[in-house]
Amino acid sequence: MKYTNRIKSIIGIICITVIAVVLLIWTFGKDREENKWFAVFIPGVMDNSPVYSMLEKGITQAVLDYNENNNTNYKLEVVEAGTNQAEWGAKLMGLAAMKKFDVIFSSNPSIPDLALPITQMYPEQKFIILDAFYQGNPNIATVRFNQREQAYLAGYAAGLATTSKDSQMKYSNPQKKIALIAAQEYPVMNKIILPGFIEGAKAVDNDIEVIFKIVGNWYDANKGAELSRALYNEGVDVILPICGGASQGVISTAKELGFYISWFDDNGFSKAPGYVISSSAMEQEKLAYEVATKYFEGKIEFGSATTVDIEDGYITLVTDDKNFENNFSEDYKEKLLNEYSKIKEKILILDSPES
Ligand code: RBF
Repeated sequence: MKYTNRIKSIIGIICITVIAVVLLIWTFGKDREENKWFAVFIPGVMDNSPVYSMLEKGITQAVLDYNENNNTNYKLEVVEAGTNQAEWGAKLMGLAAMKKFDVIFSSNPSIPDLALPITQMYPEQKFIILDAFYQGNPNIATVRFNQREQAYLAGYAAGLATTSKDSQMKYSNPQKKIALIAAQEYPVMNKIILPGFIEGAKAVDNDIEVIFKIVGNWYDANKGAELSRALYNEGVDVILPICGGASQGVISTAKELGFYISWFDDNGFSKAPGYVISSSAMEQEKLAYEVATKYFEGKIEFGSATTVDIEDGYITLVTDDKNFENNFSEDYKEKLLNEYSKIKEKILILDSPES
């Protein structure tokens, strides 16, 4: 009798242990499933870099909406890596080494090269990188914008303004000179954005001269102002700034001296009404939202590189802004919108080259 009781209690203990272990595994599994962590790695700072603030906004909203609709508890950590580019690789590696993040989201064409060695060391770590183009690594998915189209429109607007009579556009001078001020040189800048800008300007008038200047970083507004003042003195009347915080210096100088700005990445009309002649924007927030949601739904194809463009609606020429509608001549707006339509309808084909 005693013996049977003992066996019974042993069986009881075994049963309870098994149930506890099963419960533990189930809870742990459920926790992993519902409490996934994601990271947004900002290679720079978000302030004055719309491409980064749009990335952060889009992913944040995607996480919020997915949680609400699916009863999940996904969490997001946003890491600003700062302006010292030499530190980015180590900071990205540090994030992967935590083995905490299901996916690291980021944006800019230099990130795939930093992510590649990390995927060797941490083969579980996945990356989704926007504004970048890299295919063939099973841990990396990229989506870039057709920036030839985007830059072409910025150049076309600049071309129209610099060749305009000053009775039509008051800051336009008789010289046909425009400029692009870039923060730094990089392959997409040298092979796609600058050539696209030149191509757009020359489509207006082949005699337009395009000057290219470099700030040397993405934050120095004084240097941006100094470069644009010198360009103005050389006869430049339209500038495209692609230089993050340094663009602030270009804007303030435009208002002080009187020249035009062709704006890139988001809607910049309100930054200097009457001076900003165009905004060729990338729909980075929408793209970030969609890509993150697709990942949550298990629909991202890793190893792939996609390009989105004007026809798809991921690059837009901003036209529904009163500072565009009210400050410029019908002739100027009509010519610009006409060129935009030609690209949208693929009458004018501007495929993006490999970078
Ligand atoms: N764009 C920004 O707006 N802010 C930045 O801080 C910034 N840093 C960049 C750093 C590197 C190494 C590279 C290659 C690009 C960077 N960009 C930055 C440019 C961005 O990818 C894009 O080309 C421009 O925003 C024009 O669309």
